[in-house]
Amino acid sequence: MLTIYSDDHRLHHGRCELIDGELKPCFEMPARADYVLARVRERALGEVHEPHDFGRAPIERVHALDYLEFLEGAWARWAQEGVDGDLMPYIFPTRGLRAVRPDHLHGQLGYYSFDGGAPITAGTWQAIYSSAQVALTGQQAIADGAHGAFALCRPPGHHAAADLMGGYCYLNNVAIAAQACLDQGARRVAILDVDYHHGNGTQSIFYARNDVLVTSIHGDPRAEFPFFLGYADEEGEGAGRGFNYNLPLAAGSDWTLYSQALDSACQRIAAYAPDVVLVSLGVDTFKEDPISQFKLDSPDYLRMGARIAALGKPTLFVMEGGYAVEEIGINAVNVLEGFQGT
Ligand code: 6XA
Ligand code: ZN
Repeated sequence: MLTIYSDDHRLHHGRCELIDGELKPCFEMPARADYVLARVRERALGEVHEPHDFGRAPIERVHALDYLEFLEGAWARWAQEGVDGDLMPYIFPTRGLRAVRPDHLHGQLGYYSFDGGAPITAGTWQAIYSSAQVALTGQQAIADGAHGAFALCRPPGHHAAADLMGGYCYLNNVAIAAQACLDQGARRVAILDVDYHHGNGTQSIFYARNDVLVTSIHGDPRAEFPFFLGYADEEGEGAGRGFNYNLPLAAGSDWTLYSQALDSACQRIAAYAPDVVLVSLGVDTFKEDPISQFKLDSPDYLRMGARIAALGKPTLFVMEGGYAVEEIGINAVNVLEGFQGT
């Protein structure tokens, strides 16, 4: 299976995030992608290609122009203030405030963020732009006839909405790839999000649409980030009613429970008869993930890949979360090998 990878991910390296009342080194770090790439090579999964540059147009099909302009220019504005730390929001237009777009950098930062977990650094724009190109290049491989491809995206994307960043995400790589599939002639695209966290951004982007089925298995938002989306009663709206399928699971869920939810998601996808399946591949469902509460073990990821393969559809895997860095490569590549039946 072809892997798409860009070294540009390294340009994004946030210094810290707020956890348990302390600023700690970011869990979402460059080493994550390094471990995955090393495992791809160790297992001789297939060729590793650099992404093509498809430009901004396919990104603009998903994200608002003002949001993109903000993301691209934010660091330069911050640097002008002579400050050296990561750019992080500290106020948001929540209930009782107005969702206006102020002029000040920090007002705009809060306007375009839903949490404080997506720091902007000097290289963030280049890294997120390249990560989206990685997803688009994977999508191109599928459109050109590959049965499976792996977009080794970093930073991840599934929390990013059309004009909101958060949860380590800025551009929604899987949504950009899904839209590109449609723009190139696919009629139905199914997204299967197996990351431990609900992909609130992906859900919101396609919530009112029936050309993209969004299915997600994740930690129950009553007890888990992102808390404010991802409940089972969110089924889509308008033309999209019935095309969003959430499967929240309790903390402590293991493969026995997980595989039932996966079966259910796969059955829904099969009934939809998509032209292509895009998998938001987070492996923070692993039992030793430092910020998550599921109990999957490394061999379970082979089974996950085999279940996805049983759909019999061209499938693009798009990297999302996973923070047990030494195992992230083993687990992610197990899904891909399980898919291939190798
Ligand atoms: C809170 C946790 C962010 C979760 C990010 C993630 N800062 N999403 O892995 O899939
Ligand atoms: Zn996650």
